[in-house]
Amino acid sequence: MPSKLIVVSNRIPMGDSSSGGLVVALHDVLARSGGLWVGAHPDTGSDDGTLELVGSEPYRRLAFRLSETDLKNYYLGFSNSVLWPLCHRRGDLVDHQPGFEEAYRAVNRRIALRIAELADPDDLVWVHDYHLLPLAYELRSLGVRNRIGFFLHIPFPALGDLSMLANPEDFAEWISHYNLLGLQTRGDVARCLEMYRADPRAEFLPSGCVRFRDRITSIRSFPIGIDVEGFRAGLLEEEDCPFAQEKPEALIIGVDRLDYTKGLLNRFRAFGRYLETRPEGTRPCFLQIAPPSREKVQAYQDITRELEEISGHINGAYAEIDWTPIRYIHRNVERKSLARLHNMAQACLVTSLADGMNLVAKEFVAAQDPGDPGVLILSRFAGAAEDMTEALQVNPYDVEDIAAAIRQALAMPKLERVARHRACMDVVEDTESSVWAKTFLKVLGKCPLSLTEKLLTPGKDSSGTEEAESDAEVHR
Ligand code: ADQ
Repeated sequence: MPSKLIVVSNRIPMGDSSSGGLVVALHDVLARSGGLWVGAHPDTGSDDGTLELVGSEPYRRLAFRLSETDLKNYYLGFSNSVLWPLCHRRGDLVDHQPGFEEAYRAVNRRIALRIAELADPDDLVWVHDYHLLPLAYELRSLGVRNRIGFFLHIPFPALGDLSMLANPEDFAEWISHYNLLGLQTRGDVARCLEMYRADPRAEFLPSGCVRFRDRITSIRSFPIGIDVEGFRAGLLEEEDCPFAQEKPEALIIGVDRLDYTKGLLNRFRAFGRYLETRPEGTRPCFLQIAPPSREKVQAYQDITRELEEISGHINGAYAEIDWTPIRYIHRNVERKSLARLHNMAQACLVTSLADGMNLVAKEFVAAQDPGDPGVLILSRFAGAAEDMTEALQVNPYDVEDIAAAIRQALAMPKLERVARHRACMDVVEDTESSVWAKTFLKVLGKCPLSLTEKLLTPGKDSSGTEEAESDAEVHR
């Protein structure tokens, strides 16, 4: 029987129109292989041990239910109040509460039980993101020997920050049960290797793979991208100008989930600073779209309030009857409208304090007219900055630096804008989401199995180890 792909993520796509690059990228391969996507149902409920079929073909989507307590302790708790701030260098926001880690482990164990029942021996299992780090560990303990890959969408934590976990040594252990660890950037790979270098249980193979106890993990960067054509299609669909009555003379755009990692406070302050020093008589508009996210977590409530205060303060100081300098939209916007808005903007502000990649940066570039493009202002701490070196890179902690970049972007000659955009667009095209998914799966498909077989099959001799080691060298 040909192998199928099993994708596991915390959220399951429900087939609505808001599909991002990940869903689009995996659509074809899931449909072709008769694969399935397993994830949490958006509605909480009691877990009866079964998986519910959600959405419609061409591939199966199977959902498990999280209880209200799971949501609190596993999702909002360990995942988003411990791992998320820790990986984004916000140790000050890490909130250890009794029961968080136990719930995280228990939910992963329950999901592993479902996957173990579904997986045929040759299937590839692809696990996504920090909610599910211990999933392979749990699958291995159930005897699952399949190739299992993991992609971390957020930054790999710095070695020092891992000490904020109650059991920091678990992190390296969890990862070692994956055959392939995919990270966003070369910087993330370097941080991951630094963790293993400091761990006496780990050994570096000549291939560059890491042997941890009896297992070998290949660690590589796979910079994620967007579905370029799908996103650009939004430009053709909508005819009306989103600014029905009043089109701003210079539009600067920001689009983010409302999250403290996105550097929104300094972005607003920087726009305020730019207004103070702008050329006389100009009336630029900064449009920030920031739908709410994780509203039950205190740190998210705090940033929401602070942002409202700053935007109110700046508008209070500068607005005129027919000019609102900051338009702050605290809700979702349809993807096709997003493409149009990006296309109309002269500049886009991405000022993340830390970010795995940042797809908004790539969406802005993709939506531009190559003959007269806008300018991307990009935090040097976003993963996207590693390759998009021709964006105007800024230090998001430095308000003056961001304000100066706004000034430079709005005054930039067309020739320079075209050249910078071309270079950024090359990166967007090279990392297109379908290529990203295919590359990851191709590498995963070649990862050695022999070590896990040796570990799980009683009586198997040690020759499997050497075979795996030499196989591992093939894909570095
Ligand atoms: P996010 O932190 O969610 O993703 P990002 O990469 O910017 O950050 O992706 C957000 C997506 O949501 C984009 O496609 C964007 O267009 C969309 N979006 C944001 N605001 C929206 C709005 N108001 N209305 C509609 N759509 C909106 C995590 C990591 C990132 C990593 C991605 C993918 O934190 O670093 O790039 O995963 O791996």
